Amino acid sequence: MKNQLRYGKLKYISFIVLDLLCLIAANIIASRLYVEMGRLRYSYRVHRSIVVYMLVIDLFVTLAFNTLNRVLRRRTVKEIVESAKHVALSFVLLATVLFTTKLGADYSRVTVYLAYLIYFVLLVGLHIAWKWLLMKCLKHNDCPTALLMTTDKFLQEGIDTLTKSGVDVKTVFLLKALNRESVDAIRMVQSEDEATADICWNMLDRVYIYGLDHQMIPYKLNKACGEMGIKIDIVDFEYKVLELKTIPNKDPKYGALSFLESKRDIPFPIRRVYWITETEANLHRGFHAHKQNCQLLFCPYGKIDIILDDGSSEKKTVTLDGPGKGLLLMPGLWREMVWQQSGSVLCVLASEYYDEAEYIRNYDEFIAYKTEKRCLDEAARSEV
Ligand code: T46
Repeated sequence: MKNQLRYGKLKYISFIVLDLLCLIAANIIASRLYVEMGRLRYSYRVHRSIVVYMLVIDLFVTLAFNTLNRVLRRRTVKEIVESAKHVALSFVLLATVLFTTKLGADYSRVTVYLAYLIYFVLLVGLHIAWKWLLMKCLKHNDCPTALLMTTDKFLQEGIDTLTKSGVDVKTVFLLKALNRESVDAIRMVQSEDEATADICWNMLDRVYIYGLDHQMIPYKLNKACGEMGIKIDIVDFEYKVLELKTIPNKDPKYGALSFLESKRDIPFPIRRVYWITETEANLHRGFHAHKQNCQLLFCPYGKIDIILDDGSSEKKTVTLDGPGKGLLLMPGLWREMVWQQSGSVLCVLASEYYDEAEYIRNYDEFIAYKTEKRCLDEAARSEV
């Protein structure tokens, strides 16, 4: 509820007010109907104290049970289910109050049953209508609005990439955020709950994940987006040359120290480390691609060319020639390593444990795999 209020204060309050108005209207209609049913002795005046109880209980249910959770982005079936829960809870609480006080003697049960029934119908109908109106009136953007989830390292690049492709990044969800409140006037959220509330109440269209291992999509956010019908898109770069932090010593006889940290400098948790040594110049290795494994390659000593092939565009070569340079490789790239200098050392940090089944070692299979993946991605994009 705190998040709802923080990210969509007025919209959230408007639903609370709407609910209370619906409840008053439902009671007026119910008491009129009761009179028309021939029970002329009954009047709204008698019913008034019950209505006050109903309003207080309704407010309590809304706040205590969070029944307006993500109301703005609930689909119709979910709306019906949640409204039914809200009305049922309110009814049970009212019944408990009436049972335990002498008020129970003065009220007409039929009016209360009728009022809650009418309230339920009004609640569903008006929630749907109010949502539609809010969406129509408050959404002025021509380009899609988005929440970007990334790490510190890829933040600016992620924003630039999305902006260039016509997406308006409204919010950033930074993993391992450094307690920043905003980036270039873009809102910043720091937890899955805040991210979900922001997407809902600020009516964002999409979620983009940039530069993160696919398996790091947070479970709760993923589930909430599914329920709100919001697509999570992974914006992939296939490879990236990184500058690794290196601390040189003033006195060269003490050498230099380089380091990197999992999830901060590279977007995946490290599950495996391996290195290739005792090499001759002009050694060729590799000739495979990975289906899941993300890697960081670096050459702390010597010089090694890494030739990359995505199966459709021109091959690219990245030369690793010192401790301060790393090559981040996402899955789905065919690679060949060529040792330019004997004794060069290749070190690899990997996101997965060793599993021969996730290697593609045949080039034709690789091309077929990439073609199929491209088709699936395009189909998924056109579904939205
Ligand atoms: C990569 C490049 C840069 C294991 O048993 N466990 C391991 O963790 C690894 C990496 C390899 N192996 C076995 C599998 C083969 O029987 O070691 C043997 C040599 O492996 P491979 O021919 O795959 O080596 P490279 O140099 O072609 O490739 C290696 C990595 O396998 C690969 O992931 O990206 O380095």
